[in-house]
Amino acid sequence: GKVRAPTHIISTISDDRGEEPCYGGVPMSSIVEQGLGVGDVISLLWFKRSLPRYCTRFIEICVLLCADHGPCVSGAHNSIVTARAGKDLVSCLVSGLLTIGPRFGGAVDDAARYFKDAYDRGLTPYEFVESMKKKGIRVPGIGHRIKRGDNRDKRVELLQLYARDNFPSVKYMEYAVQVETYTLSKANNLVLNVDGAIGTLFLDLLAGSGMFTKPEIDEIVEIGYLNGLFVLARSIGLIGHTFDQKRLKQPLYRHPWEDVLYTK
Ligand code: Q5B
Repeated sequence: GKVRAPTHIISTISDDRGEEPCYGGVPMSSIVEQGLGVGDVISLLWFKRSLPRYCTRFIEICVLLCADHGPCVSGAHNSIVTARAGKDLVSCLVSGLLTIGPRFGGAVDDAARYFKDAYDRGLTPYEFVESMKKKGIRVPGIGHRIKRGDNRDKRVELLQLYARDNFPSVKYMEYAVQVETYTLSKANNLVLNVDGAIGTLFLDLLAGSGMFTKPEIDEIVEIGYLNGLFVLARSIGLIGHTFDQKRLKQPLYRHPWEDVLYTK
């Protein structure tokens, strides 16, 4: 019989061989005709399934709300400095993206991991936070440089409002709110931040939508899909900051001496 030569690549998310490309088996014409959006495309290419509208809308809200947070955050700052050094768009974008990590924007996956583990094990907020402290690990998704108990992050409020109105269950989010109540009793900067809100709400989406089996949820959390939402969203802002600097013809950036403590 025919023997298939072994392939060097396996791909399961898209196919460009036919008359038109397909995302997760859905032809592009169907995506356009049905009026689907970026949330649907993310569902097909990342999660390999069509998710209900309330889920794809949630994904889109995450992208809208994380697209930018001003010029002073780590990522935008790097992109701005790189643009002012005369570099090309891709260099400016990646120099900003490379700052995304456990402190800045890249705490979504770890927030999902640690909050899921704590909730599923039935830890009280006190037990969870104090056990993290004993291990010397900051609670991912908690804390912000400028947001405070009396100056909450509007993005977190908007995400929570949407989920309360649309999700069948928000048990992980409610747990995160209880954790925040405890951390705020320790220090005023220890708010639930946007990474923590997205991480815990995505757990609710995965667990409550009925679209994922338990092993699939565990795999998504273990692999770490969710920082991808911040990376994707913030790319929009980083590209914007790059164009802004180039449009403004800003000169090479040099940090002022007065702002450096030269010491031995
Ligand atoms: N402490 C975010 O710290 C930040 C604690 C904590 C226990 C915590 C910090 C942190 C976890 C990572 C995380 C996402 C580095 C943040 C984002 C996107 C953004 C950004 C933007 C955007 C801020 C003061 C005292 C110390 C610490 C204690 C702090 N966090 N304890 N668990 N999680 N969070 N990142 O202000 O006793 O004095 O030693 O690592 O979730 O990135 O807008 O800027 O859209 O762009 O530098 O929103 O919270 O505070 O380091 O001076 O700490 O609080 O141990 O205690 P800060 P520090 P002590 S959202």
